[in-house]
Amino acid sequence: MRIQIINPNTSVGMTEAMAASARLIALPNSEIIASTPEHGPRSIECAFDEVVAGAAMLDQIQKGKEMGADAHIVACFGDPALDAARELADAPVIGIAEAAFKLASMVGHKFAVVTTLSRTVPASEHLLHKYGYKHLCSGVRATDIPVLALEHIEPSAYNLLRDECLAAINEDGAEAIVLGCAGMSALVERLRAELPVPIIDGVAAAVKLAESLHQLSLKTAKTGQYGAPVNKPFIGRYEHWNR
Ligand code: 2AL
Repeated sequence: MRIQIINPNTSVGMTEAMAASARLIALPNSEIIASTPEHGPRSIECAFDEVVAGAAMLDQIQKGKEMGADAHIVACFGDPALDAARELADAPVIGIAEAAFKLASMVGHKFAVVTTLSRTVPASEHLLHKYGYKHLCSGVRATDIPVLALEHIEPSAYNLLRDECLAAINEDGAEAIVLGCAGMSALVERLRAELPVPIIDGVAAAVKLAESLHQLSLKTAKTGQYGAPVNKPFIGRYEHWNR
């Protein structure tokens, strides 16, 4: 199968790193296509970034569709424009936060989310509520490590991340840890070796869910909420969506 993994921010280094993580975990006959939007923020750390990045990400969903993707992964922890992507796609579209919460809820009673900036905590809490996992989350903890600092992480920042995971386990009773940024996917093995609970990387979780959905012939339902976008004129920079 062909899995399109979209990094909704415009840091190509981050796209390559997440594609490498995806290829490590994918089945031998799963082809990983990595996509980066042509315009938008270098990292996604607030609602403004999410909306701007989300619109550019939809162009990549369209490209993935034209390349024959059997599944699309939205690889940013805010799951930006996930519902819109499902309207556009016929294949399954998986958000990494949604994928990570699903798997975390199966391996422990309560899981923690350990994320980047403090200001992204409400966004994660909103997603936990939206997807119905709030009661299974021991808390969302921030490290205040900027997304772009994860690419070549300093030892002090790594220690901060590990210590925040430990605090979630020891102080909040977390029985599993969800890594709250796609940029943390390369750190999962290192954290696993140092921490006593399951560590869930949303990128790997999404790849495995994509393979499962494909093997089960499950696609996005087009009869209701995720029906194709309504035909109408679009003007200006969005003219290409005219139908
Ligand atoms: C993210 C992420 O996964 N990619 C990005 O640019 N920002 N998440 C986050 N919590 O900051």
